[in-house]
Amino acid sequence: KSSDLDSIEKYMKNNYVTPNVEYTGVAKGKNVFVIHLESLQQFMIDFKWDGEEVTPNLNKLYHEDDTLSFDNFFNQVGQGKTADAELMLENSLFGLPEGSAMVTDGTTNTFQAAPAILDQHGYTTASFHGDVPSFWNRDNAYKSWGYDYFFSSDYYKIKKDYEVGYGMKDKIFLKDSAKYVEQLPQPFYAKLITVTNHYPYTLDKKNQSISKTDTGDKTVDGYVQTARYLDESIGEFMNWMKETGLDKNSMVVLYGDHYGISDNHKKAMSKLTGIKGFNDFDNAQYQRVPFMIHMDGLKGGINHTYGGEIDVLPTLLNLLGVSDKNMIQFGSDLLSKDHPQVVAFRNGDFVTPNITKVGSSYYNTKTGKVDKKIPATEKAKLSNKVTTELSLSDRVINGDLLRFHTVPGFTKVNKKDYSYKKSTA
Ligand code: GP9
Ligand code: MN
Repeated sequence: KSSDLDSIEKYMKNNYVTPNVEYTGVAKGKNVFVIHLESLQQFMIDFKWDGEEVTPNLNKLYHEDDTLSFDNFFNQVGQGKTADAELMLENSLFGLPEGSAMVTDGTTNTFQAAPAILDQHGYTTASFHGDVPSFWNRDNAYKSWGYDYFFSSDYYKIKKDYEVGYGMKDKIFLKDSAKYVEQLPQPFYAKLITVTNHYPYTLDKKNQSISKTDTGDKTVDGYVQTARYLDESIGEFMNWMKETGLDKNSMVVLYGDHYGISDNHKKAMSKLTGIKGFNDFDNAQYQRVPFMIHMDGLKGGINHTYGGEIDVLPTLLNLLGVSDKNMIQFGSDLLSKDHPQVVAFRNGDFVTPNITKVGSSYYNTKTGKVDKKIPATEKAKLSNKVTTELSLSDRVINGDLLRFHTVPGFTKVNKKDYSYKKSTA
């Protein structure tokens, strides 16, 4: 065991956040769907274009009484984009400062990831994605994370017209995934990764059901069309859940993985949002992405807690009644009253309910104005927390430290037990 791990274990112990007991185990034994909403930003929720809601199905879910919706939930990805989001959501570890940890360390490192944890609590685990299995090294990283199944594009009948951009069109993908989902022994943990709402936001004519925006920025104006298409695919999926009765014994978690419109498009964002002179502060605020947890009978509502992707695993484990007490996780339960509302970005910037740091500037989160009156000690305290956690997380990944870390009741994943090759029999 390394001394490096000792200091990290100590940090975990000293900073452990007790989850909200009111929610402990409310989803125990339920199936879990994790639906990855590609490039979907929070501002699309309730957004109107041409007199219409762009995402009516997601809006409906967002406002339902049995959906826990978050409106201050941020993506925290770095260069690994989708891969960083997946890594954070299922491991509560940050992506690396450069590259994608799923690619560089996904094959060789030891992990204590959501699929492995839930597998050991009787769950069948599967990931679904309509792109080639090697993208982001998923076919290897998923073994390290303990996924029983990985349904990649190998498992779908791809016909002419089925694909756009990085893979299958979402409606076809979700529809064709359903037949596999229906065969999974319950309870299951199923992650479905959509992809049509991906840069450069192109979509065939017959699937366009709302007009493009008119900012004049070509890479931005198709965004509402692919976002609408993604939304319709989710609407169809929720209908399928009702038809099968799966809505009665499942929890559905939806999240946007990262921004769709990068900070190279501030002019267009200014036009879309009506914010004059859309600046770096605004860009930081627009890193908000949807995060919703929907389940029959869940005590829901719109929750204003500040948090991000790093916090998902602890939040879900608590709902599922699985203790994370001895795990190395850099996030914490979003529903806990003690949840520290400091959202770290991968470059060391951060957002709290009061302060937003971008580069060397500190803004008042509420007014958007640079705030010169924030005490230096306060800035240092927050910056320190953020950089400490990012660098400790990097040490876990770079040093493969989880290979030394034991969690009572958790058995190490043996990658050799897994194969995602489609049998030809
Ligand atoms: C492709 C996909 C895209 O398989 O998940 O990843 P991104 O470009 O968003 O990181
Ligand atoms: Mn992505």
